[in-house]
Amino acid sequence: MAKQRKHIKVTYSTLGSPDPLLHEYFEEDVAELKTNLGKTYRMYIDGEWVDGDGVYENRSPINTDWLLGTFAQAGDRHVDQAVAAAKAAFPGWRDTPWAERAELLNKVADLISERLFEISAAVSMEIGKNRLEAIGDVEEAADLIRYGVNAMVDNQGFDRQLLSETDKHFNRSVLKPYGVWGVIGPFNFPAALTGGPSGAALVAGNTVVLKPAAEGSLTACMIAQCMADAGLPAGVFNMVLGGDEPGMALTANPDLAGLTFTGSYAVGMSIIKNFTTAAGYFRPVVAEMGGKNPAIVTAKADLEKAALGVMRSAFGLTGQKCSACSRVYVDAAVKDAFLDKLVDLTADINVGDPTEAETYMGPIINETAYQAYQDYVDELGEGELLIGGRTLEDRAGYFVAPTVVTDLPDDHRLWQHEMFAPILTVRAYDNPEEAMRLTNDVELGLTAGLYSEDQDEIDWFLENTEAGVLYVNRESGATTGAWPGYQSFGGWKGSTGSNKASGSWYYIQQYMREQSHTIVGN
Ligand code: UN1
Repeated sequence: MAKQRKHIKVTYSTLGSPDPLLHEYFEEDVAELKTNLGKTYRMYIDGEWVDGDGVYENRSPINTDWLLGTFAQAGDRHVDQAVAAAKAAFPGWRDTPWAERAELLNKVADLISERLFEISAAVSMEIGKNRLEAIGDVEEAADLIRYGVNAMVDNQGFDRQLLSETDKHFNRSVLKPYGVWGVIGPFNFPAALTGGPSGAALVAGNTVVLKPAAEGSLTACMIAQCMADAGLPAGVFNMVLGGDEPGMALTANPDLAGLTFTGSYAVGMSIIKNFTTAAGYFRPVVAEMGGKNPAIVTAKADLEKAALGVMRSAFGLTGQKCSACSRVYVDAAVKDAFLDKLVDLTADINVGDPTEAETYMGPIINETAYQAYQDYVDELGEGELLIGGRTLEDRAGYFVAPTVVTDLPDDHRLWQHEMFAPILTVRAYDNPEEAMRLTNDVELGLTAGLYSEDQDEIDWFLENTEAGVLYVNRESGATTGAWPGYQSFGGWKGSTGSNKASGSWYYIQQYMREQSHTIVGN
């Protein structure tokens, strides 16, 4: 039953000083989820909730004694069933007027907003995301869907008249959906990056099979429930659950017409290489891959702002955003002053249970990431460790300390490798050319930040940086925190498969193919 609550509109910027009721609602829903732990969750195929081949368990990274749920494990046959259901549902959905599709997807978005706190409690407990970021993730899912809907409405379904040779000719260009669209989601934005791309694919007229990250299964089930409750016809949206295997089965299915993948560079590149050509003709992949995002701090920076923005970006979500800041290049003249401030702010970070209001940094996602953090710290011994570099052994979950390292050799592999951990490497530079060369000397190019109060330096940064999302003097996050409609979010180079950003003008068109109609009358 819907709870009687005041509607609170959330974006990353309103989260800076949130309505006090937001805390009350979130706490109520965390308490409720804690009394409902360990339930069984099923997959959603052809309008039914179905069992799989066995089950898997999800435990909270905050406290591994908390069994969040037991989930149906998809075998290959379930993936095939989901694709077959989506294929059968496609003609009906494609032929549903776009305005009706838009209305249904708006309903999905509204249900997500209505269940904001319930879903964000799940995000926080299963991913370890702090309270405000968990709420942001869920509302971002709703806003990404709304953004796609509005794009269809603003463009009147992308049906446009072209020039006519004579008054007997009627010529037009129309964008049409592809067919069955796969969506493979990451663990770190289990709401936004499952709901957002699914919503875009659906409103464009495709049918969808979603395979969320196993770690984000509970959140994905709640998003799927919103799709079901909004009244999408059976087979239009389907969700299969499990780890890499169902994901691989999905990408190998010949009936898939297109795919959205969000995840690592290595997996993304292999999907791009295989999926796009396996059918014998080009199939589209919307891929959002990793980041190795730099911030440049010049001698003309406001160092308070720079330290705060870098700290928030490097350690928000425990460094596990593809948008996280993981490298800083600071003018040698202000290096010590900047690092003093940064280390002080890092020392003040509250690491703990992310459902608590005062916590900034929750745990890292799982045992593998916990181990990887320790391995990275060992490797970083070649530099100087300024703070962090240790696991917090006394906790019941996977807690690690935010870490800042300086003076790492330039050829160290961790200047290039995306760690997905709360580890920041900082290097001094002597001249702007050196800073820009280092900034661009990676195969990834998602986000980047600059701190400088000088307009010429700002212009230089905007002109020369090879990344898709640039921020200047942002206190709330040097390289993180894009919101649909406010920032386009998409990478360059190895961070993308398409160079078209989400939450912006050119995104939804990727889910459609163009057809030209020339009709000659009498
Ligand atoms: C990601 O980490 O995969 O700009 C995406 C941001 C978020 C998106 C991050 N809106 O930080």
